[in-house]
Amino acid sequence: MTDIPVVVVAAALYDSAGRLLAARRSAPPELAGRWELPGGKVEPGEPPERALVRELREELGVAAEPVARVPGEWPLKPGYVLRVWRTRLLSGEPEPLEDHDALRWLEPDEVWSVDWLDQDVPAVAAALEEA
Ligand code: DCM
Repeated sequence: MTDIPVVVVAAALYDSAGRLLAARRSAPPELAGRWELPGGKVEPGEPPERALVRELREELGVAAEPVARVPGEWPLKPGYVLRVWRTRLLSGEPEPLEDHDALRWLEPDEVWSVDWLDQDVPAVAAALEEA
């Protein structure tokens, strides 16, 4: 297996009060209803941090700034890997514009109260360790 995996970038997006954003997927059917760190695929030749900023603008309508990469990389479906950045909200109030049907700002003691996608669980745990 020599194929280079597609990188999916996602944000551990925090507001000024230190709450973490969770987004509920509306598609595809096997993932719908589960919660994730918002993000998406890096396009060929695109720097990953730029892809993250683009995805957050497209999906949530906000301006955000990646602050630090969360160490680690998590396998998704075959050929895809997930990387996460701690990200600061710069402006805008997130809205579920694309791919999501609900958003929640989670207080630190609420982080495990949503049904995260299986593959996002270790990524969320790693993001919290870095907090
Ligand atoms: N994905 C994931 N966890 C995330 C973001 C995305 O498991 N936090 C997965 C879902 C899709 C793929 O990555 O299989 C591409 O995401 P999208 O459809 O949002 O571009």
